[in-house]
Amino acid sequence: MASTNLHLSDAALEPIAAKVLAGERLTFEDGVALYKSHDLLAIGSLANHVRERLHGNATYFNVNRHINPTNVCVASCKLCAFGRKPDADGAYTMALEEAFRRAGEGWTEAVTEFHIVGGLHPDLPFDYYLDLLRGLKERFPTVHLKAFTAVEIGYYSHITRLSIREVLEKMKDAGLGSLPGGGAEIFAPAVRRVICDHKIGAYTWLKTHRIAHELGLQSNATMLYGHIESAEDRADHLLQLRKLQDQTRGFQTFIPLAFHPANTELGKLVPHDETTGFMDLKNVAVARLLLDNFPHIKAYWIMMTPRVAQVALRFGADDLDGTVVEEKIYHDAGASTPQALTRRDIIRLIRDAGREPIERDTLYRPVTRTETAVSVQV
Ligand code: V47
Repeated sequence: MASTNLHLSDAALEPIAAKVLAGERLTFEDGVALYKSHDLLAIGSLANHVRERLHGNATYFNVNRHINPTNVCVASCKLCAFGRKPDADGAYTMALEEAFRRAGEGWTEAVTEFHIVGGLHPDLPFDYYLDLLRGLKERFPTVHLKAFTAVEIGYYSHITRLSIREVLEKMKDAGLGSLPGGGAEIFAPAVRRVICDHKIGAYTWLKTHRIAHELGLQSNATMLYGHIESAEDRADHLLQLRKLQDQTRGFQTFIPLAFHPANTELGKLVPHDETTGFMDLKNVAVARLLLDNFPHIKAYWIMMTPRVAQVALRFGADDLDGTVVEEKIYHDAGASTPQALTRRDIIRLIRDAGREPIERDTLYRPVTRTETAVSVQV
């Protein structure tokens, strides 16, 4: 994109555009100005410029399956529609054999990743989670286990009195491959107190990811937007992630997550509408511009619908996540998106946006498939 082709209708974006085109780092104030601007096409163009500088037309996706072993949770986060108290209607906990069976069922395409997250169960011992990892590795040795948010790791440290490092070491020995990005929400303490006051704070979330990176585990990061947070809170959240990434380089992907209010306490406390397409695209684009040291920005189609996620591929995103198969966290909160897309559906969305689909494994290595085999190029 030549700088002369960029039409700005918001003059506040001029110095920011100049920095982006010169490859300079943006500040907190720049982030706030971007969030407050309505010049979505200019912001999207700038983000697309950065996205194409990093990845050209390449657009990544994977073939994955979500596994949520339990929804029983000692926390009562107001943002969440997934967690249940042990005796509540709809509470479930999978026996290990059930989790292994679910992992293998219902899909003809060979998955390369299990994405495993669940509630903070009051009674399950730490060994349950280690046995889950070991059992999945034994049965599906080629599948990468992206499992347990920093919140869950912090909880296991609490119930075992082991340090976060010791918990992560034991999990890595049992087969853990990387950490998903959940539980970050918004780092600002005043917002956290309202939306998820039972969760670890920003300090422990960031510390857990730092230790994971030190142990050689890659991880992702998320931000939940569209509730009571301000533009300043969002810019602060992204810059705290950028600072850690400067030090460790262990983050792979950032995923902006739109708040879904249905069936949540937060939705009742402060009446909320769902986020709009405009807001979703802006959050993808601003993340691409502020997180200059994150390799990938994911447009999570489950959260923003396949239609908006597809458009996001021209607003800074280079990844669509995966086939997913069975999603609970967003669907319990009223998401109307499908529970799964096929490889074919995802490839079509990407091609239709004029991008080149690349099936990846969790660590972004290209995956090649033949009629009978799946292999990863290392
Ligand atoms: O941490 C919970 C969010 C997250 C609601 O790492 C909600 O590749 C909206 O982190 N409305 C879990 N959001 C999902 C997640 C994720 C998703 C896809 C890919 C990856 C990855 C990670 O979902 C939670 C929380 O921020 N969440 N409840 C709700 N009502």
